[in-house]
Amino acid sequence: RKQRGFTIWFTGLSASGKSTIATALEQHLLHLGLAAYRLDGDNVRFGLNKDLGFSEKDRNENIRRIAEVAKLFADSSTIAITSFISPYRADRQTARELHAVTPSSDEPLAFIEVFVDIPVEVAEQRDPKGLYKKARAGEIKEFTGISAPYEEPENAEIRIRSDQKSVEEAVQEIVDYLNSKGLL
Ligand code: GGZ
Repeated sequence: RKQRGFTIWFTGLSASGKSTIATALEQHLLHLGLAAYRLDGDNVRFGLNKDLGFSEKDRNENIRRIAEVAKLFADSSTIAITSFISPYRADRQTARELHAVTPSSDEPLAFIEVFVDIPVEVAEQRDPKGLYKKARAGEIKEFTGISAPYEEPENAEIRIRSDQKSVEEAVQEIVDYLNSKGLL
């Protein structure tokens, strides 16, 4: 059977650990011999989406484009792994619905939402890049969790409390889920 692609959509606050888990998951899948490709701020916000900032409108457009690109990867039999805050529920829902219709098949592409859940206080304490501090000082406007909203997922396929689990445990939980759905 030809491998079908799908999308693993991470969502969570800055410093929640989503990129760390996404990177480890990508490595795990590559070691299994599967085609996986990670989309994150480093390869999207500095290229395809370099015209976008962090207003609500720009984030809507950021997520819309990322969802379209993830879908193309998935449609080409790759496992697309996206790692963006994606703070708006409606945008994540649109991304999900996009995967339901593909030109190349009648079957929808699977879309797995992974909520990397962490109390904002913990994220702010971690603050690896000093961004929360800048947000508190008003040097960064509309910072998610401080001065811009994060709408928590209500029905994510997977929820990970990243402050209570190791990266390896988080990856294993996702892999177990994918196996249980016959996706790997
Ligand atoms: C949130 C911001 C902001 C504002 C810059 N709000 O920890 P990081 O640095 O590496 O992750 C954050 C990243 C968020 O970009 P996304 O494309 O994931 O956001 S969204 O899905 O909402 O479009 C942070 C940095 O960019 N950053 N300004 N105001 N995060």
